[in-house]
Amino acid sequence: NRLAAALAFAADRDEFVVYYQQKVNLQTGEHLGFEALVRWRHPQLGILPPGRFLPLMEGHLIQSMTRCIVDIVARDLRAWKTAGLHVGSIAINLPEALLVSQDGYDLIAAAVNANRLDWRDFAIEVTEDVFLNRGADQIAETISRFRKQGVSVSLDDFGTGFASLVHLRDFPFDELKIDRSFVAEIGKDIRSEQIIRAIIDLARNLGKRCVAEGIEEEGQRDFLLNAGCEIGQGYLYAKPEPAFAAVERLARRR
Ligand code: G
Ligand code: G
Ligand code: NA
Repeated sequence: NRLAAALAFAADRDEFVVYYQQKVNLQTGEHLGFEALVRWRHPQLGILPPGRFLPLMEGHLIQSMTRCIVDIVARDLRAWKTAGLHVGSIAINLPEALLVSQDGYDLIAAAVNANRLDWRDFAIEVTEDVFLNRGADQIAETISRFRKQGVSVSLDDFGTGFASLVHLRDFPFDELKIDRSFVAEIGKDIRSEQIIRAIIDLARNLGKRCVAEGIEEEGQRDFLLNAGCEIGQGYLYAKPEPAFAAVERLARRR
């Protein structure tokens, strides 16, 4: 497959780009931070979303892609802080291969040091599938190291994968992200709505923040606020966008 073959060179050719999607306080609309989302600028096909290329990637390619992403985010953060912009923390989606070893921690540590950043400029998101990894204990340990540095850890796509309640009990994290497939059913499917309410209550009772993703409509936001979810992201607020557009958005709000 030609796409897969070209992907092997994408990191070396600096073809990965980072889009930023805003996270907001649902009550006030206040900016809280960004999630970094990878895109591949293919020389012929243009900007490709992760759904087109992540499934084609082996572990080592995902690792080199993540290195590129962290480098780009760290440089953007440095430039934004130098310009006096308050961007909040930027969430990196860290694949499990970088969590089973110390590589993910070392990668962020190097980015912090090289660019004179604070650990708290970063947040990390992990999918609940990490619990299936045979090295789950090691992953929990890496995550604890991040949290000791003040880095917030989100459990992503919650409700679609393999997290069990035991994991929620034992795994160290700060934030639960409700998968956008649930949010899309608000106003349409009563069972999805009840599951969302249950997730929000679960997060609150465990002392975790709750974040809803994929909010596209005011009705969805109103439901979430009413159910007690205070943080969200989605097209209603901002699409994932290139760095220049993300900072323009911030500058407009000042
Ligand atoms: O942007 P899009 O909706 O196409 O993203 C689809 C999925 O790709 C996301 O749910 C996310 O899990 C994954 N993804 C996006 N950006 C990154 C990234 O930088 N690293 C990793 N590992 N996964 C990402
Ligand atoms: O699973 P993860 O949080 O990584 O997914 C983020 C992805 O979801 C982004 O890559 C983005 O393209 C997509 N996304 C973000 N907001 C919305 C939204 O409001 N609606 C839809 N359909 N997709 C969204
Ligand atoms: Na994510």
